[in-house]
Amino acid sequence: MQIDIITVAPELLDSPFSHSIMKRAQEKGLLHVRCHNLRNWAINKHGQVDDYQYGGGAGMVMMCEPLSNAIEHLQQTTIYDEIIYMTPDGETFQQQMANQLSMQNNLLIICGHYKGIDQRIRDLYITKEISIGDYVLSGGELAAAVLVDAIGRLLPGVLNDETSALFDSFQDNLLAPPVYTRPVDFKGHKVPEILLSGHPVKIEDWRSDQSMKRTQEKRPDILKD
Ligand code: 6GU
Repeated sequence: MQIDIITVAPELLDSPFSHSIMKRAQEKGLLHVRCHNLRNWAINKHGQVDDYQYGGGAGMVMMCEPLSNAIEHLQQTTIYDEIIYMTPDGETFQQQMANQLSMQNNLLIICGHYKGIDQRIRDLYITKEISIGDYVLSGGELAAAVLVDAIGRLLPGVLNDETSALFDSFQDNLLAPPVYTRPVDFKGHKVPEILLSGHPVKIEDWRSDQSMKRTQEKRPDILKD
């Protein structure tokens, strides 16, 4: 999968994709993330990409020309399945959307800043508007990093144990069960006996039971029936 990201702050996106699973996904050639500095398409040599909003009001708006030129430049070499705008007024990102997006080949992500981007860019180019939750970030970059991480780890071959994403929290509308590692006794708190029993069927039963209990306690809203 190829993911292109248009941003005014590419430095913000250096680290998130340079470690751990995202790094391995790229090294294995399963994921290609390319960040493009919107200032390369600035309207003047001062690097201007934003301007005051018509009608007055505080805050700058990202201008049409730089975004339009950047998008059309990238479209010359790539056909995008979705052109995504990261914005707090978009559809809330959930695991199901991550699953769907992970089945695409090429994504283009636009990170907004300031008051956002000119509405005409949204009308003309954007096919999907995504928010990562009901709070406001100072720019779309961190949200884009969240999106790419959630999608990237789902690509076939990225996770070591291919089955493990299947048992993530939210994949079946259940939270993941508690997990334990050594030591068996930590300050008097013991690992549940069943996990030491070596009885795979009983352990699976215990885990699904714990998933159900945990979901009922912490997130009754996601329990379907
Ligand atoms: Cl996608 N962008 C910004 N700026 N703030 C957000 C967001 C996105 N999602 C939640 N808050």
